[in-house]
Amino acid sequence: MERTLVLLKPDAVQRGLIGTIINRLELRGLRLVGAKFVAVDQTLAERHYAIHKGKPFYEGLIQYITSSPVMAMVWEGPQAIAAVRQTMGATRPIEASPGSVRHDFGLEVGRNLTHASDGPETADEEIALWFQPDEIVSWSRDTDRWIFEG
Ligand code: DAT
Ligand code: MG
Repeated sequence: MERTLVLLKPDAVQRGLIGTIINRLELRGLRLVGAKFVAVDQTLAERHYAIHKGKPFYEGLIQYITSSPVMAMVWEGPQAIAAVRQTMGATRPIEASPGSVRHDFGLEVGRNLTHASDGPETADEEIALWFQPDEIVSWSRDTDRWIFEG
Protein backbone atom coordinates (compact mmCIF):
# COMPACT_ATOMS: atom_id res chain seq x y z
CA MET A 1 0.00 0.00 0.00
CA GLU A 2 1.37 3.39 -1.01
CA ARG A 3 0.70 6.84 0.47
CA THR A 4 0.82 10.19 -1.31
CA LEU A 5 0.44 13.84 -0.37
CA VAL A 6 -2.34 15.76 -2.11
CA LEU A 7 -2.82 19.52 -1.87
CA LEU A 8 -5.94 21.27 -3.10
CA LYS A 9 -4.36 24.59 -3.90
CA PRO A 10 -5.87 28.04 -3.26
CA ASP A 11 -7.73 28.16 -6.58
CA ALA A 12 -9.45 24.83 -5.88
CA VAL A 13 -10.46 26.05 -2.42
CA GLN A 14 -11.62 29.49 -3.60
CA ARG A 15 -13.63 27.95 -6.44
CA GLY A 16 -15.48 25.58 -4.14
CA LEU A 17 -13.93 22.46 -5.66
CA ILE A 18 -12.75 20.75 -2.45
CA GLY A 19 -15.72 18.38 -2.34
CA THR A 20 -15.66 17.63 -6.05
CA ILE A 21 -11.98 16.72 -6.09
CA ILE A 22 -12.20 14.67 -2.88
CA ASN A 23 -15.18 12.88 -4.42
CA ARG A 24 -13.10 11.85 -7.44
CA LEU A 25 -10.39 10.38 -5.21
CA GLU A 26 -13.00 8.57 -3.10
CA LEU A 27 -14.77 7.20 -6.17
CA ARG A 28 -11.44 6.01 -7.55
CA GLY A 29 -11.21 3.82 -4.45
CA LEU A 30 -8.36 5.58 -2.69
CA ARG A 31 -8.53 5.74 1.09
CA LEU A 32 -8.17 9.03 2.98
CA VAL A 33 -5.77 8.77 5.95
CA GLY A 34 -5.06 12.41 6.77
CA ALA A 35 -6.60 15.82 6.12
CA LYS A 36 -6.23 19.39 7.30
CA PHE A 37 -7.01 22.91 6.17
CA VAL A 38 -3.85 25.00 6.19
CA ALA A 39 -2.90 28.66 5.77
CA VAL A 40 0.50 28.09 4.18
CA ASP A 41 3.30 30.34 5.45
CA GLN A 42 6.41 31.34 3.52
CA THR A 43 8.61 28.75 5.27
CA LEU A 44 6.32 25.82 4.50
CA ALA A 45 5.86 27.00 0.90
CA GLU A 46 9.62 27.30 0.37
CA ARG A 47 10.28 23.88 1.87
CA HIS A 48 7.53 22.26 -0.18
CA TYR A 49 8.75 23.78 -3.44
CA ALA A 50 12.51 23.74 -2.63
CA ILE A 51 13.16 21.61 -5.73
CA HIS A 52 11.87 24.43 -7.97
CA LYS A 53 13.97 27.20 -6.40
CA GLY A 54 15.72 29.24 -9.08
CA LYS A 55 13.24 28.37 -11.83
CA PRO A 56 11.50 31.29 -13.56
CA PHE A 57 8.10 30.35 -12.16
CA TYR A 58 9.31 29.82 -8.57
CA GLU A 59 8.31 33.21 -7.12
CA GLY A 60 4.85 32.99 -8.68
CA LEU A 61 4.46 29.47 -7.33
CA ILE A 62 5.27 30.59 -3.77
CA GLN A 63 2.86 33.54 -4.09
CA TYR A 64 0.13 31.26 -5.42
CA ILE A 65 0.40 28.61 -2.68
CA THR A 66 0.55 31.22 0.13
CA SER A 67 -2.25 33.39 -1.27
CA SER A 68 -5.16 31.58 0.41
CA PRO A 69 -5.70 28.36 2.41
CA VAL A 70 -5.08 24.90 0.98
CA MET A 71 -6.59 21.53 1.81
CA ALA A 72 -3.76 19.10 2.57
CA MET A 73 -4.44 15.37 2.54
CA VAL A 74 -2.77 11.99 2.56
CA TRP A 75 -4.39 9.28 0.43
CA GLU A 76 -3.41 5.64 0.24
CA GLY A 77 -3.96 2.66 -1.98
CA PRO A 78 -2.12 0.32 -4.33
CA GLN A 79 0.05 2.50 -6.58
CA ALA A 80 -1.57 5.56 -5.01
CA ILE A 81 1.15 7.91 -6.27
CA ALA A 82 0.57 7.08 -9.94
CA ALA A 83 -3.18 6.79 -9.51
CA VAL A 84 -3.53 10.23 -7.94
CA ARG A 85 -1.29 11.90 -10.52
CA GLN A 86 -3.40 10.31 -13.23
CA THR A 87 -6.61 11.54 -11.61
CA MET A 88 -5.11 15.06 -11.37
CA GLY A 89 -3.76 15.09 -14.94
CA ALA A 90 -0.68 16.61 -16.56
CA THR A 91 0.91 19.71 -15.03
CA ARG A 92 -0.38 21.93 -17.86
CA PRO A 93 -4.17 21.75 -17.93
CA ILE A 94 -4.29 21.98 -21.72
CA GLU A 95 -2.14 18.84 -21.87
CA ALA A 96 -4.15 16.98 -19.22
CA SER A 97 -6.37 14.11 -20.30
CA PRO A 98 -10.11 14.71 -20.52
CA GLY A 99 -11.68 13.44 -17.32
CA SER A 100 -8.74 14.55 -15.19
CA VAL A 101 -9.16 17.30 -12.61
CA ARG A 102 -6.72 19.68 -14.29
CA HIS A 103 -8.40 19.18 -17.66
CA ASP A 104 -11.93 19.42 -16.41
CA PHE A 105 -11.45 22.45 -14.17
CA GLY A 106 -8.32 24.25 -15.36
CA LEU A 107 -6.66 26.19 -18.15
CA GLU A 108 -3.39 27.64 -16.86
CA VAL A 109 -0.29 25.93 -15.42
CA GLY A 110 -0.11 28.57 -12.69
CA ARG A 111 -3.70 27.76 -11.64
CA ASN A 112 -3.63 23.99 -11.94
CA LEU A 113 -5.61 23.30 -8.79
CA THR A 114 -3.71 20.47 -7.15
CA HIS A 115 -0.40 19.07 -6.05
CA ALA A 116 0.35 15.36 -5.83
CA SER A 117 3.64 13.67 -4.88
CA ASP A 118 5.60 12.36 -7.87
CA GLY A 119 7.43 9.36 -6.38
CA PRO A 120 7.88 7.24 -3.25
CA GLU A 121 10.74 9.35 -1.84
CA THR A 122 9.04 12.70 -2.41
CA ALA A 123 5.80 11.27 -1.02
CA ASP A 124 7.53 10.27 2.23
CA GLU A 125 9.27 13.66 2.49
CA GLU A 126 6.15 15.66 1.69
CA ILE A 127 3.92 13.70 4.07
CA ALA A 128 6.50 14.30 6.84
CA LEU A 129 6.63 17.99 5.96
CA TRP A 130 2.87 18.54 6.08
CA PHE A 131 1.73 16.04 8.73
CA GLN A 132 2.81 14.93 12.20
CA PRO A 133 2.85 11.11 12.51
CA ASP A 134 -0.16 11.20 14.87
CA GLU A 135 -2.20 13.12 12.29
CA ILE A 136 -2.18 10.10 9.97
CA VAL A 137 -4.97 7.63 10.70
CA SER A 138 -4.46 4.00 9.75
CA TRP A 139 -7.83 2.36 9.29
CA SER A 140 -9.69 -0.13 7.15
CA ARG A 141 -12.94 0.38 5.29
CA ASP A 142 -15.69 -2.16 5.00
CA THR A 143 -15.46 -1.75 1.22
CA ASP A 144 -11.71 -2.37 1.04
CA ARG A 145 -12.06 -5.99 -0.08
CA TRP A 146 -14.20 -4.85 -3.04
CA ILE A 147 -11.60 -2.27 -4.10
CA PHE A 148 -8.22 -3.76 -3.06
CA GLU A 149 -7.44 -7.17 -4.50
CA GLY A 150 -4.88 -8.28 -1.93
P1 DAT B 1 3.35 18.93 -10.90
O1 DAT B 1 2.57 19.87 -10.00
O2 DAT B 1 2.48 18.37 -11.99
O3 DAT B 1 4.09 17.87 -10.13
P2 DAT B 1 5.93 20.26 -11.23
O4 DAT B 1 6.35 19.55 -9.99
O5 DAT B 1 6.80 20.13 -12.43
O6 DAT B 1 4.44 19.81 -11.66
O7 DAT B 1 5.77 21.81 -10.94
C1 DAT B 1 5.19 22.25 -9.73
C2 DAT B 1 4.23 23.35 -10.03
O8 DAT B 1 4.94 24.47 -10.56
C3 DAT B 1 3.17 23.02 -11.08
O9 DAT B 1 2.05 22.39 -10.53
C4 DAT B 1 2.85 24.37 -11.63
C5 DAT B 1 4.16 25.11 -11.56
N1 DAT B 1 4.89 25.04 -12.84
C6 DAT B 1 5.60 24.00 -13.30
N2 DAT B 1 6.15 24.28 -14.49
C7 DAT B 1 5.77 25.55 -14.78
C8 DAT B 1 6.00 26.43 -15.86
N3 DAT B 1 6.73 26.06 -16.91
N4 DAT B 1 5.45 27.67 -15.81
C9 DAT B 1 4.70 28.05 -14.76
N5 DAT B 1 4.44 27.26 -13.70
C10 DAT B 1 4.96 26.03 -13.71
MG1 MG C 1 5.64 18.07 -8.78
